[in-house]
Amino acid sequence: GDNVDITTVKKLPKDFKWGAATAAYQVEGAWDEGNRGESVWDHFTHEYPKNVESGDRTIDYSTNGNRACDSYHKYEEDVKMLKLMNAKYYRFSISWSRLFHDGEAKKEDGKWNVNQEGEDYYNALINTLLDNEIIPFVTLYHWDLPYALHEKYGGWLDYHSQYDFANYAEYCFETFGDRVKNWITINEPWVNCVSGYRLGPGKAPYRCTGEAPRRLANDTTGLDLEGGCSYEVGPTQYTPESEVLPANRAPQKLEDVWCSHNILLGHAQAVKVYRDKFQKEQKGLIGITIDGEAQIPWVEPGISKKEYENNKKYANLAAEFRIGWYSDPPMTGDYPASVKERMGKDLPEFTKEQKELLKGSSDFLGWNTYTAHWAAQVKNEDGSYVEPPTAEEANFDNSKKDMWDDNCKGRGDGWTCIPPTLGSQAGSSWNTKFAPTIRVGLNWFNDRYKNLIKNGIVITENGCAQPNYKVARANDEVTKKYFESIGQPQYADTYGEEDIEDESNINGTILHDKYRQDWYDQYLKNLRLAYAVDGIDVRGYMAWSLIDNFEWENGYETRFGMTYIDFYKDENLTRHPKDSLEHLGQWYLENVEQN
Ligand code: GBH
Repeated sequence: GDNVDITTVKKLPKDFKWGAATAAYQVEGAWDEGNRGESVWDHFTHEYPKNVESGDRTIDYSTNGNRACDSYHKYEEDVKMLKLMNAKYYRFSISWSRLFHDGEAKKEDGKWNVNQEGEDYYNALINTLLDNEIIPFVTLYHWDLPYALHEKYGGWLDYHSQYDFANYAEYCFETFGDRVKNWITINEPWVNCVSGYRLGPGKAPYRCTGEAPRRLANDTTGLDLEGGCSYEVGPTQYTPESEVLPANRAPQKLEDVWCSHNILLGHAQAVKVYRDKFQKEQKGLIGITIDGEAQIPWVEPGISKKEYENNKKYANLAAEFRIGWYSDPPMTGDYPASVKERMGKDLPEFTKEQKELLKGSSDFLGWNTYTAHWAAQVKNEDGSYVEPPTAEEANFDNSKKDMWDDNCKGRGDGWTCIPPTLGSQAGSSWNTKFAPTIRVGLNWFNDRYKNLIKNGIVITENGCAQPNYKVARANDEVTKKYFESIGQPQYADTYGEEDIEDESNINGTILHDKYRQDWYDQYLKNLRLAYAVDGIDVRGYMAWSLIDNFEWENGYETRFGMTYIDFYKDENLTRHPKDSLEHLGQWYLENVEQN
């Protein structure tokens, strides 16, 4: 349990990387200024505005990142907010198409074909941060693929993407690497690929995997790329006239699988460039950031030891499928054995050279953590277990596969087949507060990779959208029992009538974000315990997010920020600090060694 008096365990070390995070498309705006090229997010939000939630569709920037927080012009205001939380680091991302209009970075006669305004902007941001004693932590790719590369070869669906990404990365190392010593290659490959190429209009390019097997154009890979679907048409099951989202997600499609494969290789190629040409001199660190919910073995009152043990086994399989798929390659050089088994011939193989390139390619492991899922083996109605299909069966016996996939949230996400989220409901459908996830996950990585993680784990995102107490869902009974069973009843959020009646809990949530402060307290306590009690090498924490911003398909109404912006009525986009900002500033002073 964690009923430890936190003040009695050791503090986080002085050099702990403490800060907050944002991403280019979510905050920069200025989408067509300074000769910036379009990213897939510009293109697809413009083409399909109804895919994005909006509080006011009469405002044309309400469904895209055209203006967002206008951090392109107002970054100095953002830096002021960072100071309020005592941030030592700022995690932001670079917009690839702001620098390279068509995505292709080339150096000729010692000169890059870069868009100078873009370079000037990032130089100004980096220098302003350093002037304020804030260290830049830079993500090279946070989902905003240059649209030209999508047009040209289907973006991440194509093998060539890894080289275009590495060329762009090389430019960034060469240009900014004298001052940037912390690099993240890719943010959340799972979300980019699964939500962008499989689940329909969630993330750009809004692919929802049509039916026709195809071979990619210009395929020089020699690998068997059949089984994916065409990218030319954008969404295949969605038309702008209809607001209906695709109801039937086809069970097993491969675009997301190939996107994942290529994006992991892109990560490895960029790291190779850094190590071959820059790292020795610049002395920075480079790694990947993955996402993924810790998988908690399902418990219910009176559960037998045997069944609980079985659920533990399945929780680990679920974690390998959901997280290990992405974290194993950069650590061990290959996909987990259980993923290979489950996917069979649908999973591409890394060549020997690629495995070598991938192995150990992340100096540190970046992990974005928010929520946890229950996991258990699927059961029939009579209580007997359903065996997962073998790879053979998954390929040839559709009925078995479909049945499994139906049970598994309709998307065959491995093994987690119980209503997935646990914890109280925050302000976004999937965003539930289950603070032990951070400690469980850190331990899972530590057990799995031990000394393969050379420079520790960095929590590169964690946070919540503040719920309105009227809609916040308290912990359900099972979750409450779970917290009791692990001796941590204090995590069981309860919302009573008084919360709902108290107007200040409803209207006051804008700046007085009590739920969020509580969220950070709970998660950070688990982080410190993981460090001090479990001995996990956790080196940093970046809160998501510094400011309210364009929350992708959820638009501007879902607010993850510690800074409030009135996006529709305030032309100046004034930054209003919420209570959580200074609350975290205080947390830093009390929990991290000073001086
Ligand atoms: C981060 O990802 C992003 O990096 C950031 O840009 C974004 O603004 C922030 O979160 C807040 O959304 O449907 O139950 O299978 C979030 C991580 C992981 C959240 C996958 C949604 C789907 C869970 N995401 N998750 S589920």
